[in-house]
Amino acid sequence: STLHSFLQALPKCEHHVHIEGTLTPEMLFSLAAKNGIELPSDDPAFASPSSLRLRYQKFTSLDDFLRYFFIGFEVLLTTSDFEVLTYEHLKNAYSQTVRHTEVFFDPQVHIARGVSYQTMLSGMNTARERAARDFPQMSVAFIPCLVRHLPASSAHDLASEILSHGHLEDATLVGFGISSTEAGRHPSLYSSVYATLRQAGVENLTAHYGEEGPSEYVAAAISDLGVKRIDHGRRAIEDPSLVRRLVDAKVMLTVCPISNVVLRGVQEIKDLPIRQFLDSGVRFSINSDDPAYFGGSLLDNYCTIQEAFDLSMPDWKVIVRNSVEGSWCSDDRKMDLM
Ligand code: ES4
Ligand code: ZN
Repeated sequence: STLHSFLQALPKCEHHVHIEGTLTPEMLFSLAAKNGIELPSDDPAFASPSSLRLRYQKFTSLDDFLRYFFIGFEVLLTTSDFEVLTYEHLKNAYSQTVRHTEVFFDPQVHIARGVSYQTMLSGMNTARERAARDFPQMSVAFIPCLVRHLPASSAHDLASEILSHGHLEDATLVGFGISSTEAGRHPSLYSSVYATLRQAGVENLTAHYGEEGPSEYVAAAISDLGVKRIDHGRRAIEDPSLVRRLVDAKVMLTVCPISNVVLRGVQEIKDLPIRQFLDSGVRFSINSDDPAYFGGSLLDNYCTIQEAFDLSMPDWKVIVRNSVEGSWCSDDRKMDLM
């Protein structure tokens, strides 16, 4: 349709895609074979890439997905593995007219299984340099993400390690986030890690909240962690005073529509508060989260929003402007993107 062509051609900014979430079942199997990694033999889903893909269509919750997501990490061992994974993602993003992308990665989890921070970062940076040559219209940044299923002390250790690696001097690392399991992980558990990051001068802070957890977690992430963005943030709509606060503080939500349906946060796309966010002036961007697991590209996420909400051209202008303004790039780059 014409809207599909319009959305395909629309210059897009993505702020919420996990590099490990771009690992397809086919890549997972071929890297496991190359690296001699045994996949779980007690789970019939790991019989073949196609049976794994079928299992991905039956996630029952965030935690059910995360079990598979972290198994996928185990096949990534070398700098080259991270380079190939990242380059494939950037090529794919470019083919969808992505002009700026900020990519999450979970160093804590890779370090815990013996893969160094340098290994993953040098692979990702090589991919970024190749992409800069091959796709010069697209800017690429990375955001390390802490994880909530490991102890808070482990998050602290990682933050210190990253700061000691010169996070602040590396222009490609543009912020800091936290993700993984949400239930029972109140933001206050991480206030000292975030305070350490802020004191070290890291200004661009975000956190996954309001995906499964209550609006109170979103409010606490702003108060206790000092975040400028919320990843997901869907359930913020349940608290009108929080909605006003998001508008006043210009906090951007990085909404992931297909992810929310596949992980059963909502029954269907129409249940997302997109119209309410637009009407009340809450800034948001549209994102793919873990496209290889949820079966939808970034463009699919844009199209499904259009189909569910029948947005107007002025609506799309607002979405595009907010997603450029909410990007963590230079003001000069934002001017180029507008
Ligand atoms: C994630 Cl959908 C989602 N939620 C929380 N953490 C994550 N990590 C990767 N995808
Ligand atoms: Zn996410």
